[in-house]
Amino acid sequence: MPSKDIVLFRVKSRIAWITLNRPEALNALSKEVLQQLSSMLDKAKTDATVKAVIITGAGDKAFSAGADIKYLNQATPLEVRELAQLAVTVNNKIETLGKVVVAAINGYALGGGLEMAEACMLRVAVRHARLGHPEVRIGAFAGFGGTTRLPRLIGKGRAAEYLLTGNLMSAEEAQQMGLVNRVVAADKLHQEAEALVLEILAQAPVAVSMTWEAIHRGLNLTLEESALLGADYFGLVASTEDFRAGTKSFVEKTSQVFSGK
Ligand code: DAK
Repeated sequence: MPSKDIVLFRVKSRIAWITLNRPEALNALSKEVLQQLSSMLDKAKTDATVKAVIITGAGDKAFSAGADIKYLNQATPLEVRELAQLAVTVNNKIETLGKVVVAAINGYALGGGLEMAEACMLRVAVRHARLGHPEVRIGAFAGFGGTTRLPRLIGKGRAAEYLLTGNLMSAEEAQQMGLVNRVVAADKLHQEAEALVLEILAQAPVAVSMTWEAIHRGLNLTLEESALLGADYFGLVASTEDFRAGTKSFVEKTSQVFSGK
């Protein structure tokens, strides 16, 4: 397959769909996949017509089965480090894109694949999806951010169990733990992921982006600092036209379409 097809990018209804496209290898994350993904995230960030991103995998079997084990098996430690650094950079880009990013999990989300989904704002999964961090079973490590993000999403105790045993969870179990936001039928995945994104895009854009930033940055601060950051962002949001118009429409009992200003 030509390398240009390893990750697909298409924009529809203000949403950039990024599709990992190595279904024959369960969308495993090679250096090339991560490099292409990185430049597509840059494209999504700079394109003003793109308001949100949905990341998914080609086929119905896997979102991504993680780092490319065939590569890891023959790579030098420095090459493994380089791959991990690239993956960490990609995941940080996802988390700080400044736009809504949702993972549409269409099957296995394992190891580095789950780490990518964990970096997204929200996750929608098909009922047959299986999620987990089996890295320890092959002598590897959840070094693309999994030891950092999973405990923040589901708590230290539960995260430790999954990271230390390598056990997988079903989509329903992931939802019960708050790792997955919605579990849907396989043929409804794109529709449901898009509906969730559009629900968020209907809100005031600056308020949405500041809310995400306050959640993301706030989790790395003390409770008091985090609450004060929230207060600062509230003050900033109050400077927008949408805040004036939104609060006015509440008072006047009218409806409001936000301008993003
Ligand atoms: N990499 C490469 N190829 C993969 C793959 C992967 N992760 N997962 C599957 N494939 C390939 C298989 O080799 C097979 O290819 P062929 O043999 O046909 O050439 C094809 O995809 C179909 O897979 P299976 O035949 O295995 O399909 P099954 O339905 O039987 O099994 C499975 C599905 C998802 C249970 C199984 O494929 C599986 O267990 N896959 C591996 C899952 C896994 O262990 N993921 C974690 C990868 S490690 C770091 C260093 C390392 C890492 C991080 C940081 N630092 C230095 C900081 C590592 C992170 C990881 O993600």
